[in-house]
Amino acid sequence: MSTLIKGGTVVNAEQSFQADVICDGGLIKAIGPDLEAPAGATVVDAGGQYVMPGGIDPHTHMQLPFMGTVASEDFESGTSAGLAGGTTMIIDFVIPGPQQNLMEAYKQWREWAEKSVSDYSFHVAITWWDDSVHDDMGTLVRDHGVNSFKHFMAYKGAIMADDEILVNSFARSLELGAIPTVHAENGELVFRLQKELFEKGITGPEGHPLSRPPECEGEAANRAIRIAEVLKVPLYVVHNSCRQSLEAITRARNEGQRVFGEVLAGHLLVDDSIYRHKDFDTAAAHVMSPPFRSSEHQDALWKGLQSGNLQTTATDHCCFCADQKAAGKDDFRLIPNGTGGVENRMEVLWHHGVNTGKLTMNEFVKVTSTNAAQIFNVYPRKGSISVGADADIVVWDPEATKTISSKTDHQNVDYNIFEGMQIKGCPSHTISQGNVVYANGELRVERGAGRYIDRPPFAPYYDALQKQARHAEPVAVKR
Ligand code: DUC
Ligand code: ZN
Ligand code: ZN
Repeated sequence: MSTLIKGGTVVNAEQSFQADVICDGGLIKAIGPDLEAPAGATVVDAGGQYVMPGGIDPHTHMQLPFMGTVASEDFESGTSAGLAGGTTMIIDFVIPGPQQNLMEAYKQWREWAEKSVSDYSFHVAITWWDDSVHDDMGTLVRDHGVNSFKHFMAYKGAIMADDEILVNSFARSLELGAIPTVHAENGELVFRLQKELFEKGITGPEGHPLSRPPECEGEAANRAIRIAEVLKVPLYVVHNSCRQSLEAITRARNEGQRVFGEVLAGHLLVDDSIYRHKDFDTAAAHVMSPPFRSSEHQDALWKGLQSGNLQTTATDHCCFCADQKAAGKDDFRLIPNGTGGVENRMEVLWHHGVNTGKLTMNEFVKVTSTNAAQIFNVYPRKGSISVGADADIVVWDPEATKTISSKTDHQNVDYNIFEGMQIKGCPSHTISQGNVVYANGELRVERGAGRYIDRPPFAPYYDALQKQARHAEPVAVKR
């Protein structure tokens, strides 16, 4: 089954040009002017529209068991919502419980994800350490297409990775040609501040951001970066929400360190006043970690994206409905952390980034797709409109307008953090593996059509880093 996308402007990270695109057998087969439709092809009229690489959301948590409940969005509904918003691949997280065998957790997540309607891949979290974790990391990289390991520096008493785990896992990642990633918040400080606030009688959602100040994030980001520097391993810092962590990344990059930073659409566009909303459900719906911040931080994050010190945009899509959030009615510490956005990431970034002149269209493609594909080593299979690439494409109508609402979106959650936002520019069609899976508001997805995408290790580049790391051997001093 082939598809011809006709009359549009192809927008890649590096250039834009007028061309038709033919997809066949799940791949892009031809790009050029005035292409003939193959017999029986589906034709998509892209006149006046942009033909861009499908979005990659490198940070989602579909059906995550977390804080005593399970995220309401599963792999089928979540990837469907992603496709409706032009996102054709997610990278989700396998998160083993403390002491849970890594391979067992990995197999469990692979099973859950089989119903995905778009392509997906997995980072694997390192939540504890012993020889089996060391060995299983090797198995995951060598045999299962995993090239990134996640470390939660927060969530004390649950999945938090202390310095010992970070050091062991970062060093092992380097050996294997994998990239460590961190959720950077100082979990000890957060734990203490939460307790102090609660004991002072601050029990509502307003306590959430107070217990997780930007300094906690900046400290953790800097610590992870310095550990990575000593061990000579690249590092990816997820969901930077504040000036402090951006500064740590910027400083390291200026010093030549290979550090990457991600920002969430929500952190760019939602501010922390929401936590003081008088309605508990509204405030609690926005409880996620790190929390939304003040406009000073939002401005800094936009500049980070514009300057290239932040390379990717994500959502941390992790949905909990009001009845789940109610677990923390009397204690903000028990509100399940997480918000949605996989469907809206691209359109809010286009509206607030491209329409305002903060980002060019090519930069938009970089930060929504290409950079994630490159950093996580699936480029140019993903993140590129080029012959031979996977035919994961979004046809973008820059004139289309809409008002975002949980009443009309496809996300399986009862609120939307961008509720009421009016935007201009959104997908008219999404093409996944060469098939039109979303057309003008209508989803045409097939349960289980999504594939697990292997991500190979970064072998040749890491060889040089490993040699340098070995140079840190002791030098005998003659006395
Ligand atoms: N933050 C969230 O808000 N939810 C899931 C995990 C995380 O780090
Ligand atoms: Zn996180
Ligand atoms: Zn997350």
